[in-house]
Amino acid sequence: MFERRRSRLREKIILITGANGEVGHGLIQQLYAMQETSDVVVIDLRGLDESLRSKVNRTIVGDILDTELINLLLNEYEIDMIIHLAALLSTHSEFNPETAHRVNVQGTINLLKLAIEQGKSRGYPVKFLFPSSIAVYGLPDLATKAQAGSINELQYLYPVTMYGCNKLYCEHLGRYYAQYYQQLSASTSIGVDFRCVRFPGLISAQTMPTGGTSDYAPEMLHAAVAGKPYACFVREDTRIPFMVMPDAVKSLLMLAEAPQENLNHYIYNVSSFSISAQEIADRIKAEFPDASITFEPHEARQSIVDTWPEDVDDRAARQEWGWSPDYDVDRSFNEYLIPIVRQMGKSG
Ligand code: AKB
Repeated sequence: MFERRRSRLREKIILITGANGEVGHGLIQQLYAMQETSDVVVIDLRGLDESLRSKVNRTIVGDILDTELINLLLNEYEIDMIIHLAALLSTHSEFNPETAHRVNVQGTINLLKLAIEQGKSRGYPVKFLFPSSIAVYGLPDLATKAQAGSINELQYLYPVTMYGCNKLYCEHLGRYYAQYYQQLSASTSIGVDFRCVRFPGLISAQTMPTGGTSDYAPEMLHAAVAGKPYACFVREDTRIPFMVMPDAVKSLLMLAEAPQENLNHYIYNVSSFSISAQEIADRIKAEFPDASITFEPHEARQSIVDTWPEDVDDRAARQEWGWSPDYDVDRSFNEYLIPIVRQMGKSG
């Protein structure tokens, strides 16, 4: 007469959005290497590269703006942590600012709301890892940039790109959802355990970024390996901070692991090395003497990079969760970028 109730235990997962991007690739490989792959569910509009599919539990081809999909995730899984990587980068965003705003901001709100609802059903907050960017900064001119040197999290927050504005606003949204969400309602909200790193330009030996303005560094390198001439779209003296992908992934995972009681901030700069476009070209030419690298600055993209700082001060990350990069500039080129791109050049 009475039907036996089916067990409705939901699977515990880590959810990664925008997983088929550069950071997603590095992160999935690292999580897999750490034997934590079985509980990774990924979403990306383009699906996931074949080579990575066996390293995750499930690949969802979908859009973070699709609220039905978000509801499905809410009902189907117990989400331990959300690593929200999906975003349109700075150059792409300038071509379609309103689309960028929808993806970068509304997409983030959808995921924050998912985290809130999950937190409610579990009784404690979901970890929400958010990669922000040096694009949140906006130094007014080159003299100020040179004089400012390494800047902290609270300085020069006047972004000049839609992407930078979106990232800065989403940092604030994260803080709001963590601390003030529905602050006037009778019941207190569980909130979200929001944790954010501000990345410098990222360089991967294995993948190429799409649509960023710091892309000249990886483009220069990958062109040299492919034996193609490269016209760099910024001036020789353009200097911003960069980081190689293993360190970017390391920083996200370290921040995810940090005990909450050690964290006094929501947003942390992470830094590795600061380098000019000429210095990148010199390092590449030292390894690939036939590489043809010229400098043909694109006025608008140049003026974006000119507003980004020469370096960032990451003392808070170092003090509160023990951040330090594994790769300084020499190690980045000599032990990561050059050997791997050479190897890929041979096999590709
Ligand atoms: C971009 O160039 O848009 C990104 C960034 C600096 O966040 N790489």
